[in-house]
Amino acid sequence: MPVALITGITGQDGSYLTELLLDKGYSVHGIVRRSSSMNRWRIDHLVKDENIYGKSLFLHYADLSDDASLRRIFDKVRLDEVYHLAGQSHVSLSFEIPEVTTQEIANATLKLLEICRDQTLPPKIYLAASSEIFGHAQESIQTEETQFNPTSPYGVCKAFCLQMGKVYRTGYGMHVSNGILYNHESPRRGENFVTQKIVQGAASISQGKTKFLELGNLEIERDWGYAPDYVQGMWMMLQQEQADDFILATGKTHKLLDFLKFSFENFGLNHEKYVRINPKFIRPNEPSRLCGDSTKAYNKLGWKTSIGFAEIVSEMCEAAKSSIQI
Ligand code: NDP
Ligand code: GDR
Repeated sequence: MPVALITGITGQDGSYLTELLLDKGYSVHGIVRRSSSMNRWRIDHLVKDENIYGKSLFLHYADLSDDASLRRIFDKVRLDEVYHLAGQSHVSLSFEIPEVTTQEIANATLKLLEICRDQTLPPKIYLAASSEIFGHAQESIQTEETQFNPTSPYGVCKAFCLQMGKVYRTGYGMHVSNGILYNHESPRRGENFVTQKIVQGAASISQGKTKFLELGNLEIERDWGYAPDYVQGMWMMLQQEQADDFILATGKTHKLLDFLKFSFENFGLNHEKYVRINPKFIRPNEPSRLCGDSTKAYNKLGWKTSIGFAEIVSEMCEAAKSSIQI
């Protein structure tokens, strides 16, 4: 039974990855941190399953800022694979809290790499890089060779991690792979990311609970994919003999305005009546058109996407409708 550690197990990607690894027969260890209210809803169904929790799924209290708590897990458990997903993941917030962002993304990743390096048999490592490393991209469709040009503290930190991952791979021969992932969404997306904010906003307006939704720049474009496909790609990367860096993306972009129209229509609403622009949601520095070329992942990993933009929006809207009914 392979043994994996997931940092960020309570997040969108961590929860899908846990399900995937459990299905594949892994023993999965996850890091959870203390908070004043429980926020483990994405993995609750697994934790409540007595055939899973304590048998093939184990949670450990730890924090990226607490070295001893992280090292203790490595002392207790012989890990084959580490998926490092935890950290401050909100680009806009990284302008408000750049120091925390740097500690949680850059410093914590370095710390984890060092802990892994100290192991007699270092585990294979997945690092969660991001399309934000390209920022004001030099090429309209980015590949693994495109130069970094991040436009946010978040993007700068992710570029640091990717490069540091390469240093540990080439310098120490460690199996460290960087996934350069473009936006990926699902019904488990956090509510302060724009897709979920729109879907939840439309659901709330359709119920008469709120009157309008405030957003920032509707002209931006993103390469939006489906989160369960992307965690499959993370696993595929760690099954390769050679560690490497891979872009996971759909290769197609859509305007935020299209996402908005389509979601509101799904609730029988005309978005023009309900959406207001609030400058507070406009970012100081937006990346240019981020669109990824995942040919390398397709050729080397056999990775491809399973559903497209319209299906992702529909699935998120349907999930919001059923949660309202409950
Ligand atoms: P989420 O924001 O949904 O989840 C983040 C996770 O990190 C949560 O489990 C959170 O725990 C945990 N975390 C944050 N800070 C700490 C800390 N100090 N100590 C321990 N745990 C912490 O992110 P996603 O699942 O969407 O993304 C996973 C990773 O992939 C992130 O690193 C993100 O930056 C990156 N990424 C995501 C993309 C996307 O489109 N989703 C695209 C490209 C990269 P808690 O629940 O307690 O807050
Ligand atoms: P992003 O996702 O910054 O790309 O980071 P987000 O959904 O937050 O923003 C996407 C785009 O929508 C515009 N936007 C708004 N965004 C938010 N959050 N709220 C609004 O009201 C709003 N109005 C317009 C933004 O300006 C932006 O252009 C996500 C995260 O998952 C990162 O962790 C990951 O690295 C990248 O995707 C790839």
